[in-house]
Amino acid sequence: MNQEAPRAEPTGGKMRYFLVWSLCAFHLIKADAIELTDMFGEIQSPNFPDSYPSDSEVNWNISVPDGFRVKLYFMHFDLESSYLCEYDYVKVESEDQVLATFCGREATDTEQTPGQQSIISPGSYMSLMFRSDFSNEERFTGFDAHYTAVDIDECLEKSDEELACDHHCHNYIGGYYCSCRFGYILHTDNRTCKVECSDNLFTQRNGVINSPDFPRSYPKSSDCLYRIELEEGFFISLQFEDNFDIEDHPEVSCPYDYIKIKAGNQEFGPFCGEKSPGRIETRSNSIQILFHSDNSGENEGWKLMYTAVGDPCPLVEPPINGKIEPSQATYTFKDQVVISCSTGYHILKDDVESETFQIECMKGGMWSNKVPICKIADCKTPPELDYGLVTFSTPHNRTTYQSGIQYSCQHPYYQMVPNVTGTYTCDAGGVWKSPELGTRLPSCQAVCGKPKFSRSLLAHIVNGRYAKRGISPWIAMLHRDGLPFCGGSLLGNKWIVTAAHCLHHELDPEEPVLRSSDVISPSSFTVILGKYRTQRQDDTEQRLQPQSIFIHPSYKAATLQYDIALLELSEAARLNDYVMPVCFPDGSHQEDAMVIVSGWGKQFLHRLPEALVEIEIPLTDHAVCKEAYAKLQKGITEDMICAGEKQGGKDACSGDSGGPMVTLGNQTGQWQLIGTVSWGDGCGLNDRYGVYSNVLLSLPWIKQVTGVQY
Ligand code: 4AZ
Repeated sequence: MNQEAPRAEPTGGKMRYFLVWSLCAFHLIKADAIELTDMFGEIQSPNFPDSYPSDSEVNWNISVPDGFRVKLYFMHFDLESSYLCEYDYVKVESEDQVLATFCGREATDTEQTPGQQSIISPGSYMSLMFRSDFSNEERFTGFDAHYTAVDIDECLEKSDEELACDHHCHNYIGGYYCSCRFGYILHTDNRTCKVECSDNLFTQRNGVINSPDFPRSYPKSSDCLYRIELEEGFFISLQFEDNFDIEDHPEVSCPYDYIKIKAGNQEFGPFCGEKSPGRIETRSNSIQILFHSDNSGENEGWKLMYTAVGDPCPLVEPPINGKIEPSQATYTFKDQVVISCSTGYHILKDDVESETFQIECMKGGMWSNKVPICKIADCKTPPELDYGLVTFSTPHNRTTYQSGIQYSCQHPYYQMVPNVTGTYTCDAGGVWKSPELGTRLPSCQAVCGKPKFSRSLLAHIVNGRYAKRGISPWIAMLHRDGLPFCGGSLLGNKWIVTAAHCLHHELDPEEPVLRSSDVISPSSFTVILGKYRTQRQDDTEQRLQPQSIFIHPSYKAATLQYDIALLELSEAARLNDYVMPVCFPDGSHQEDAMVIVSGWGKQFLHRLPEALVEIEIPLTDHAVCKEAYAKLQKGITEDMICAGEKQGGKDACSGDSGGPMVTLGNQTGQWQLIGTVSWGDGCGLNDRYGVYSNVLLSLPWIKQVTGVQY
């Protein structure tokens, strides 16, 4: 059929059949459409491949599952051609739009044939309508088409300029799903990615908070809550950065995304757009920052710094002689200052002393405590030195920091041991310190063996002469019942060294072993120092009571080995020109040295002398002495020293026992105790020698018992 023909007679032949067509059409429209729900199928015009009947209408509804589209392809198409496909046609529609209307055999300006092209439905539904008018004179064969369900790749398709998924899109046959980048979670819309950001608590005094991923686009569909909770007394200030970008709307105030700040019963915001809120003083210690984003938009977000300030406290003045750290122009809540004192001073607070003191600026602008005072270190009254003296080198006997003192000993009877200056200064810690001894104190020890009165004035002693007063100031008289019974020597200021045999009763000659019950009582006799006259009182004498008796542990009463003992006096002697101790032997004397022996012992004819007598005799060679006494079957042991002249004459005698045998140390110039009078065969006999206990041998024991050191 010629295309022009129907237009030349638009109504003629067509009108003739109109009623029939319309009746038929009425009948056909009423007919149900053919429902096709398979994933593919074939659709043919009635009677295909024979010519289709006239006046027919057939409808097909193709439905495929969601996520699929219908793709239609015509294998064959042969319909009557007419202007704008008025007569016979195939119309392809989706739910609400005509996708195509085809007719004819070939496409022209006004009619379309499907040709090679496929038609794809926008959704999962497509309908097809075939219409033929009242004539098919040229026996057009109609059409043969196939449809298939084809998958939609939602990930590649955009609608409303929005991607199917916020982050990652995954297509599968018949559908798609979305997933989110690490740190994000899929919103319930299954499309946008939100973040979990409702649990942010800040408790530090300052910090930085920003929208998630700032300055990259913040997540969609998120509600972020940031809480800043500080101690009461702080006020939080917020400072938003200028770089601020939250989705906004030109007319409505922040309808999509916004940031809001709640501070107590105040609320700041909502803020959105590109203008930074700048600085916000919340005047609260606990605030909430809410940030809401909807499911669309790409904006950078926001960033803020928060700081906390509190009420200022009044300025504090450092105490006199003290300082405050850190030193600031202002102090606010929670600021702490440490108060410390200059060297030599320390904090005094509530009667308690310390090196530092801390105070804190509290809520309401009050300091936790008053500034304490700095008190100067005080070394207090220096300890006293026995036989010594303290003199203050600073006025008013000051004992505070940097004061000085000077120790000295009672000169010339005591000297400082060790030999130091005795200068002490009060240090910053309140302690007296010397450059030589630190905090240790020196002691004042008695000066030994240095009598004020010199022996050289005496020509020399022949046969024993009265000694000069004060020439032997260490000699002690052991006195009982108005009579002297032994001698002794002063060591230090409260010890007497004497002979052991002076201090016990006579022993049983059958069994001469000393028991403690044999030792005489210390209260049964007296020690007299500063003594000169034998039986008359001296102005210089000091009567002292012995307190304890110590017999040498190796003493043998039968042989008089280690015939040496110590007496402890109940009180110290007062040292003066007539009372002073003798020195210990230093072992430097020569074997034949001259020694001086003194005592109130018997004279010839068994008379007591008027006053103290002394003799000067040489030490005897040990072997000579030993031999002299061997004849008498008396042992001279190592602990004994002998002295006297071969021809006799000058000798100690009864009553001299325990008394001193001294010699002048040629190195020291001090008198030292070599021996104590012990025994002998008679007195002053020819080829007999006086026997003395060797003090050098007992020295370790003496030092240990007495503790005396010079
Ligand atoms: C005595 O009986 C005594 N000639 C002391 C010394 C001497 C003799 C006897 C030495 O205490």
